[in-house]
Amino acid sequence: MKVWIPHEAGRTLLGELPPDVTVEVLADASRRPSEVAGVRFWVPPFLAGGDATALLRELPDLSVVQLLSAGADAWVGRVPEGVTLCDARGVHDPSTAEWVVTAILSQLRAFPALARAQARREWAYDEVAPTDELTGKRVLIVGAGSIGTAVRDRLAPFDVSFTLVARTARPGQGVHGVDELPGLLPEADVVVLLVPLTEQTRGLVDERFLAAMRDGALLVNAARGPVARTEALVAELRTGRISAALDVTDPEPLPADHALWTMPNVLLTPHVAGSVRGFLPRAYRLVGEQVRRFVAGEPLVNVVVDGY
Ligand code: OXD
Repeated sequence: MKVWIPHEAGRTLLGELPPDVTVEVLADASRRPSEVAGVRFWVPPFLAGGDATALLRELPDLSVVQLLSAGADAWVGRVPEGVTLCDARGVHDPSTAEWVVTAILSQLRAFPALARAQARREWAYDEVAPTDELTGKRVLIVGAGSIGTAVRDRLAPFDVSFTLVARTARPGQGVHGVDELPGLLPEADVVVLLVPLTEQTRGLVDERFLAAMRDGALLVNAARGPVARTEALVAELRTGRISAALDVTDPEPLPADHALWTMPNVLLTPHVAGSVRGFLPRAYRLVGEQVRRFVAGEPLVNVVVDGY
């Protein structure tokens, strides 16, 4: 059987595969490495969606699509019947959690303003000091999956308190339900979005959500841009009442003339939370394990859509 992967480096990172598996590299859908027949297992490029999903219909023998992303939103509903869709849950936990911690500390300690002052060669002490601090803050993590838990574990030594929110409450584990957000938001100094993009979470951060946040609170989005309504976010940020750290936006990439670029209370990064050097080794370790499971007829992990 054939396995298509998007990186040449992946070949050596997959580990040993059964002898009847042929690995080929498809980095660009317009340059097929061989005939489409026989491709049973496809790993699309990281964060591909949209046009890349068109290839799904051209692979007659496809059984598994293994994503390299934690989010599967661009693929759910597009995978043909009989094809299993798996995400890369776990692969991005350390990197995304690090980005969240970095973004929170950067905003609270005014690093973006200080970096701007450095570029102007200005000793901006009076402009920023005293800054805010993370110690003692109440952090609300919306999305209690593996990345949410990784964020909590990394923030714990900073002497903060946590509230975790999931789709449904898990009282035994101290996890609140999303329906409790109106009561939880006014209590949080930092609100971290880590939910998958689904029909339930699209537009979750709307005017009411933002209005419920306390004065001076920080909103951190490491989920997906459309989880927040951009117009409502821009309007609330314009008041200066809250600030934001955004790795994702809607639209993405953000057009050069978009209001979010120049807001002094916004830290923007171009969807890089998961893009670190450890990504490929972690990702292909998962892919290799999945291929071995598939060939052995064992159940796959991280199944989002079960094709069986
Ligand atoms: C992901 C991401 O979904 O990095 O993995 O956005």
